[in-house]
Amino acid sequence: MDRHITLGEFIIENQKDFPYAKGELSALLSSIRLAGKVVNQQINKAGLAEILGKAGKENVQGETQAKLDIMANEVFISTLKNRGEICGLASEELEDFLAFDEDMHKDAKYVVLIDPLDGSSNIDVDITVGTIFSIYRRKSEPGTKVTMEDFLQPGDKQIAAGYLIYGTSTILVYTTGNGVNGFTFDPGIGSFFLSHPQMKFPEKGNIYSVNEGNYVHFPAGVKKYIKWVQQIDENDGRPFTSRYTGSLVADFHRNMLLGGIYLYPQGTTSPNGKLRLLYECNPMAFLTEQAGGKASDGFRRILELQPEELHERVPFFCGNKEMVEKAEDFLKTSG
Ligand code: P6P
Repeated sequence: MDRHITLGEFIIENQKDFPYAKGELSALLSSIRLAGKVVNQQINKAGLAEILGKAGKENVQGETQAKLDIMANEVFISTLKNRGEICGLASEELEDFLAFDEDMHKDAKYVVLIDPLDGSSNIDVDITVGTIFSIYRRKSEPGTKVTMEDFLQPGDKQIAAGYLIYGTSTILVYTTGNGVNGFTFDPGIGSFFLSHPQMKFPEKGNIYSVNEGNYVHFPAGVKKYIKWVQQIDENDGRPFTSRYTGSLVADFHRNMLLGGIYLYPQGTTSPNGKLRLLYECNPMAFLTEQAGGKASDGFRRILELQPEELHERVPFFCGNKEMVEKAEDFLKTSG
């Protein structure tokens, strides 16, 4: 059997990938690993621990929060705050960012943005959910209070991004700009082991992931693309297969392994679509490009968009380069 190295060993062996970090990034990724283990354990016993169901509150998105949303948010905040690597954190679940300004954080170089539990509407029906994270170097001077500008950075400034997928197995997938690697959690040992080295989108894909219930609201170009993928053409394997779980992390992970496109287009009821640029689109776009794919808002590269506010939404098309470019062509010609 190949030697499966642990996530910790992998981080140390690849420390050279970020020459300026004196181990902080490694420690930061280790914090995320620890928080992921805790959330994974809570999710796996949610039905028994009476932490399913709604918490009776709404988040800043106006979405009803599940008890596990709140648990996951608290676990990641406390775990990350307890280490001195970050000076601030922004969460999809919180209206404003958190400044960590105790002594231990004053020289911290990084900020973290997180969607602690994405797809949480699926929790109570036992469908896969995930955590998505982004790491940026702060723009403001160390020793000063973290500012909004530290969080409103374009996605191409990310120094690391990744997700945890809590599915049939729990896998941590991340990139620091040197490819994408996946680590599967072995609960018997309590460690993540390298299981998906150098993940890449296959050259061709035949899966499309979109909520077709919104079809009537889509722009003409998206409607034409969806009709196109459903036509018969033996040359390119159409009609393609429709797979949509309601969890971005699950749909993205499957499409990266098997080849596909995920679309959350703009619509008449949601002019900028639903997905959040900072917490979902930027990290997934970084992973996509590192895995040889493409991520756009239908017209512009996601990673070049300049965020104006913490919770702004953008239309999102990501996956196989060829499939995304086909959808973009329909948008360019039909709007
Ligand atoms: P809809 C979850 O809330 C999420 O942000 C993504 O994980 C998922 O792909 C999408 O929204 C589902 O949205 O409108 O199809 O239910």
